[in-house]
Amino acid sequence: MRWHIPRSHPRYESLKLREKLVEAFEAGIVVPQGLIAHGRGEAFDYILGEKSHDFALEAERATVAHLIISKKPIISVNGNYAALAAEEIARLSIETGAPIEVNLFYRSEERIAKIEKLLADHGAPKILGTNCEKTLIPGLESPRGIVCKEGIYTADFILVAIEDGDRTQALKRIGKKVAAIDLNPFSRTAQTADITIVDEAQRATRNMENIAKELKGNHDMLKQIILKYDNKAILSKAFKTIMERLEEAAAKGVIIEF
Ligand code: PTJ
Repeated sequence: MRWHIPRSHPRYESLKLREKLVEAFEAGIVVPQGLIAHGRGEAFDYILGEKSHDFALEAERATVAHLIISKKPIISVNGNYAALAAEEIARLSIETGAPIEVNLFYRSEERIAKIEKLLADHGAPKILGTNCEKTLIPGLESPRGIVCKEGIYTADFILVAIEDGDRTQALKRIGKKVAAIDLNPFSRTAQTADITIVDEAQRATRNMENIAKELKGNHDMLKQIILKYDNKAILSKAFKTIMERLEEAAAKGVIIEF
């Protein structure tokens, strides 16, 4: 860490995440646009109270169930997700057996290699990126459409995080099931995913690792979780929580006790 952030700072966790992103930006892992994207996420997290709500945990449980039960699941990782949660992603991959593919919007082979190395240094067992046969997702013009044949292209379930707008739709058009971590429930990604995790990416991934540890032996329970899951209801709960928090703030004016 370049800057010492005192633990006593009221916004310690948030500042630590910012520091991680800045360091990853300087290392060529995060693009400048990623820093802007993080600010949007932070704003939603602030409104949501910077914690994992029940609707997020329910979506995280459904995602873990799919990662364990699907025939060919994959965890798609971009610059921001790697910078914030490389350690947690590696552990989630180990716990669920789902491999990782590095897939970038601002794509360069150099960045892919750096992200692969970061994930490998944290113990991720299988990472696709520079080392695979490439193909294209039909109908997706951004470089994010370039994917690995043995990875995202043939996967049946894909976890994405901190995504730009059109890829989830493109993946769904070719028959994939998609879970998306996105703090903004209004986003195109959040609205089109099969499972929307309205939670901060590092927190969400840590939660999923714990859920996987707890549930991975219990396939009947995992199947039940998938059967009962209703993403519209989850999104409604996320919007309702935002509304209730804003209503409380509007009624009281001052909500932080000093
Ligand atoms: O690394 P690359 O080249 O693939 O580029 C990645 C970025 C992030 C630049 C690219 O995917 C992008 O531009 O994303 P957007 O369109 O800004 O969308 C990012 C979404 O993630 C927004 O809805 C944010 O609210 C949300 N978000 C940002 N930070 C977090 C987050 N959601 C969860 N956890 C976060 N930490």
